[in-house]
Amino acid sequence: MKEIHEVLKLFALPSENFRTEKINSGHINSTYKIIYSDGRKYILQRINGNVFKNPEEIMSNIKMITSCLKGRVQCPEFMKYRDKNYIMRANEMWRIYPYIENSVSYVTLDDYNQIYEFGRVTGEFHSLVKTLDTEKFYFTLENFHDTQFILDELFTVKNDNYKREFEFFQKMQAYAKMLAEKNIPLSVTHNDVKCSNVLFDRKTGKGITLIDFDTVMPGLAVYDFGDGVRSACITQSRLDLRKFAEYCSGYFSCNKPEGFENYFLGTLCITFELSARYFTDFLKNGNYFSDKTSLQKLERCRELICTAESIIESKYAFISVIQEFL
Ligand code: GN1
Ligand code: MG
Repeated sequence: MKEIHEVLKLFALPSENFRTEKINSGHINSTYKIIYSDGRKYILQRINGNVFKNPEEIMSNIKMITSCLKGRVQCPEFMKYRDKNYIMRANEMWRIYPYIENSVSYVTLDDYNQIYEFGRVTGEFHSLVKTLDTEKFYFTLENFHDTQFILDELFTVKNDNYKREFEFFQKMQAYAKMLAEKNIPLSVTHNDVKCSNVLFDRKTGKGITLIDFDTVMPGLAVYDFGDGVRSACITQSRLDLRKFAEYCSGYFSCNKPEGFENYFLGTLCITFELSARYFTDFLKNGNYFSDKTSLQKLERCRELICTAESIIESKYAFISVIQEFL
């Protein structure tokens, strides 16, 4: 792609003798691995301006996060262009960082040790960023994890062909309300904790860091916790308690549990919230999850409904797993 050559030049990198691999695990942005023939590797990204309207604010949040993590965990360090850590070009934002050697990420995790490491890295992230001042961070996506808002948006669409789904989301409002009534204080959170956003050391199998800081902003730590559960502790769309125990054992090796029910509500709400987002995108024929076909969006919505239902069924087992880490 001609664009890639031009962007590399702007970052003072050679614009020849490289090959490009497209990394397809993200749903919103475009990510490329740039591999030079001399062995140097970089991760280049183009940010989707339809979703992220203020890329400068994202990069400001990222700067604060990476300077907090620097020296404590190995994480992406964006290269400079003039005094910025990104380039704006034809209304699109590009950024690049040196590839973290020997690192690997997986779309799904099946190995218990990897699930433990995923929990640990997520817990470590929360414990390291705890002291950051939420006031200094931008809310880069409005109402991003405002579950009730997302449900309300869904209910503006009417479609009698999906009665079961609509009934499910109606019922879920009670849980969104319960969580809101807990008045959990905001902290700096990642907001997209999922398997493919954790790097592992290829040789030792240890978790290195969370990546993808685009959605770092003030939020609820229990949503991050639960997003990881939703992503890694599932077998055939249902909560897998054995995997969940591994994840918790990693996560709570870095944090003390607070408010058992909050973790349950956070996990449930983030799960049906994502389901509602896929459903709305499907019903409106939108292009938010632009890498998915209409049918895939509906299928993903239904899988997540199944996961949410199994989380509800497992409520007491879920809480008793967490209680063991007190
Ligand atoms: C999206 O683009 P990506 O893969 O980093 C989404 C997350 C979802 C995730 C589901 C900005 O993340 O909220 O949890 O897909 N990000 C945005 O896999 O909507
Ligand atoms: Mg993301």
